Amino acid sequence: MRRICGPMGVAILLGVCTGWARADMQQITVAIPGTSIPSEGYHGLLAIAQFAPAQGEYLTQIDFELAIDFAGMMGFENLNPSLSTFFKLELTWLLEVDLPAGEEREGPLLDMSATRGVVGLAGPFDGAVDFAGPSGRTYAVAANGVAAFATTADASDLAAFTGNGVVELPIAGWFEGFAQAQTDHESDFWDVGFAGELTVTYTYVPEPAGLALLLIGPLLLWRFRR
Ligand SMILES: [Ca+2]
Repeated sequence: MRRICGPMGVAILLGVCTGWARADMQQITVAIPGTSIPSEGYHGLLAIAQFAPAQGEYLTQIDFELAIDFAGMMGFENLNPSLSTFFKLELTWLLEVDLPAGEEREGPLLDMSATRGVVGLAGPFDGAVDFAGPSGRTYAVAANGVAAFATTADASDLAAFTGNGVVELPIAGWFEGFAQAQTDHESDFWDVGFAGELTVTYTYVPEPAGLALLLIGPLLLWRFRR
């Protein structure tokens, strides 16, 4: 301890002053492959590699960016044999990513939604529930590039993402399909999914700033007490 006082004390102090500006970043992108959402909802896990600190490094902040392309097919068939009808179809996608189980937080870490709708006219029932023909329609709908962002510097979050393993983030998706027709006698179908990626950015403080912060307090105390 004695040898690093004097000029070195000043050097460490300067290191602290400039160290914070030298925060480094590490970015991890996890691809989310095409996933269908059943009517009861989808539940999965996203495995994120933890930040593995070298000696003296520690996390100061984590940024999350979720980028999703939603896709779906929706169909309508008028089952009334004698009446044509105007109809409306509306699809809403919803997606959430949470912190690992056990982490307490109000609401999800990331959440997003998108809605697409169509209106149309269908003739009297053509005898086949195929969402085609004079009484049926099928539509492909999409909402691309939907994004959500989150940042945490919470100590328990930083601890959960530090180590040599992975953090598993629960991901949940569901949808709401809304169909309406004048005849009130219809059939509809929904085929819904999503794909995209989650990018996690670790901001961390490298040596010597990290260690210097721990050293500077006791060092100054020790020096002034002499
Ligand atoms: Ca038909």
